[in-house]
Amino acid sequence: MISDKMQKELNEQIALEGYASYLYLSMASWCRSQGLEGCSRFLHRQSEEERMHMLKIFFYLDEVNGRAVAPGIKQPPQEFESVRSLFEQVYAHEQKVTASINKLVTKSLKEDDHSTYNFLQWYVEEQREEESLMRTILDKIRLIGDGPQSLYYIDKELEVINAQAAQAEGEAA
Ligand code: OFO
Repeated sequence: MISDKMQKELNEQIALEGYASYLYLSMASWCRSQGLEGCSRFLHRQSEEERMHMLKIFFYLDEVNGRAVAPGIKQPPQEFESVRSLFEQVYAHEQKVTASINKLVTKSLKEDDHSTYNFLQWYVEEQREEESLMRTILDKIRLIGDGPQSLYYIDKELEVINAQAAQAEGEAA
């Protein structure tokens, strides 16, 4: 059995993960409109991952006899200044998600809710990996530069990162 407070906060996390999924989907579409196919494919994958993060909390709430709420769809931005600012926004969003997960972990400990604490450890690890990945991408963009001549190389890098992520997923499955 889960407390009402914890259920409410897990539902807020559902909304945050759902928004991340929509934000990355919107970003994928913008990248495609700029001819950045590699970036677009990478962001589509991230969008799917965030949807999975959202659903994981749904299933957890079901399991502990709680009630998961499907969040309203908040419109994400449609336009982005540059590929660099886009990935800066991805990184900022991931940091926000990490802060939110950390708060949930603290709350679960305060409530002696070891089941939720245990469940959240998966997210703690996931966020560490995602923040590290986004930092790597931003470092590469800084190294390559994001002028018109550099976009081709940035896109190729994202293609490689995406293929590595696909392979890692395949190996984990
Ligand atoms: Fe990376 O946001 Fe989900 O957990």
